[in-house]
Amino acid sequence: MRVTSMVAGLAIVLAACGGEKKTENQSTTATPEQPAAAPAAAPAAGGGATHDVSMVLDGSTYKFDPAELTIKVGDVINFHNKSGGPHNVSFWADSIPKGAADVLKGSMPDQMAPLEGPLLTEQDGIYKVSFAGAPAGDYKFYCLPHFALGMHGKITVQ
Ligand SMILES: [Cu+2]
Repeated sequence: MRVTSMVAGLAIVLAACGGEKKTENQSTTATPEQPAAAPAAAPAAGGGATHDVSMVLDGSTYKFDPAELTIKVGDVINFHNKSGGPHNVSFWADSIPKGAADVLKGSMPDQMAPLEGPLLTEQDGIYKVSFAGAPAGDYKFYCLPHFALGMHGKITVQ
């Protein structure tokens, strides 16, 4: 009599433990899956490719990395503030193709002045520039705070 009731009690405890473990496992596997899936999906609205350009302080050198890249019309460039900021992206009005200024005016968010992107002060901040409808040719650009230190680059749109 005593033995059977003890066994029964043990079985209930084991069942309760098993049940609790299951729900714990479910919640711990569900939580990391959700944020992992979110940043992966970031395709350009126009269907173009997305390129990354880092803005870095490498030793004592401020630079865009890569400093030169070739893209296609409709592509997007994400400028990343990796280190040494604040940085920005400014295009030279006289060193971009004809008609490009009008396109960039619409595709550069929060311009401080025409063709002059905002200062990225936030570590790992991203400034996104779309080249949808951009005329083919060379686009020369620089970082306003580090222009004198040689921080500039060139995008070739094909
Ligand atoms: Cu800079």
